[in-house]
Amino acid sequence: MTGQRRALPDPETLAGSVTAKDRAAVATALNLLDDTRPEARRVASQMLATLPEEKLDTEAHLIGITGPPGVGKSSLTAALINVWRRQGKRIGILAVDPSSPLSGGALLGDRLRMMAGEGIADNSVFVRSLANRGAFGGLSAEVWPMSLVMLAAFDIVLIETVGVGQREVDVSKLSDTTVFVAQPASGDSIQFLKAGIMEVPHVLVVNKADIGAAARRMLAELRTTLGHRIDPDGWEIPAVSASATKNIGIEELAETIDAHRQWLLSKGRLADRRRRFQAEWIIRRLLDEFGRFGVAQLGGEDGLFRQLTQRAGSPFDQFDELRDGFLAHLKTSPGT
Ligand SMILES: Nc1nc2c(ncn2[C@@H]2O[C@H](COP(=O)(O)OP(=O)(O)OP(=O)(O)O)[C@@H](O)[C@H]2O)c(=O)[nH]1
Ligand SMILES: [Mg+2]
Repeated sequence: MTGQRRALPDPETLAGSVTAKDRAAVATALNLLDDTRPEARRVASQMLATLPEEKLDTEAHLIGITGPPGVGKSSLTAALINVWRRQGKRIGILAVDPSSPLSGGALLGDRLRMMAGEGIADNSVFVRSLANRGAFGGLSAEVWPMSLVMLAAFDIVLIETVGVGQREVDVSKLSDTTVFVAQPASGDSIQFLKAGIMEVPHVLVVNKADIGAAARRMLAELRTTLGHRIDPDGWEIPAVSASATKNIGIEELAETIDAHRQWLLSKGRLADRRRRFQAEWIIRRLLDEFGRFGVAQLGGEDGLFRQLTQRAGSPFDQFDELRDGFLAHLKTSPGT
């Protein structure tokens, strides 16, 4: 990448410009997080540490939208963007999984370009595509720090990932609110829910309501399956229906998504969720780098989790501190 040769930005200036909602600065910061040179990592770490954490935790909403290929995730996102724009919100999109040619789905970027053609999209929407690099059960490791940057600059940050059943893992842990989009006339999501295979989302939406009976049946069945199911935080999971292409039920969907955020805030759970995800992210990276042995030396997964969820801080800083500690430990005890 030619960006690798560019001079590195000043971390504090960059963090300031990101927080001031400067789009070019957001793009620079995201490129910086993609830069694997050690000196770039150091700058990135300082930049992240300078972002106003308090603001990220109280003002911005990180939403994950997931579901099987071709179910209408990108179409729903485009429809939701219209609602949010009317509310004066600024939106950042991370499209993690490029559409599969098989699903008939279009890249979200394409869909937004279509909207631009219709005069809909403008610069209140920022889109960043990410290649699916395979680590982290489909989500690239940079998604978490990238989300932090985008949360500093936008009111809503939305991540679209393809997910089916057990392979759809990380977006539901990473996001404040996970929206699962179900396909009418497909029993899969219901089976996954019943069997407890699927990570329970915060909001279920049956898309393509315009096709009629099959969508209504699906919604009724989902509601029966869910009953008054509550998630581990105590939130009762709603199921709604929508049609992205006919623009039906989109405002209600936006309200339902926002209701979950309000609920997390009112229970003081939002910052908790983020701390938890950050801790898991760091532990995953330590496991990748040092394996179970290394993580055991550092106090084990549970111990690390407890330790990490008690502190705030830049994810890279926390990771580097633990890694340096581990390397120092290896040096002083060569027998292990
Ligand atoms: N009838 C109907 N078709 C829809 C609706 N929403 C999306 N579609 C169609 O379904 C197809 C897939 O839509 P996308 O929004 O690209 O789906 P996706 O889930 O993002 O697809 P991938 O990213 O490939 O997984 C397109 O042909 C859409 O036009 C809807 O509400 N009703
Ligand atoms: Mg898509």
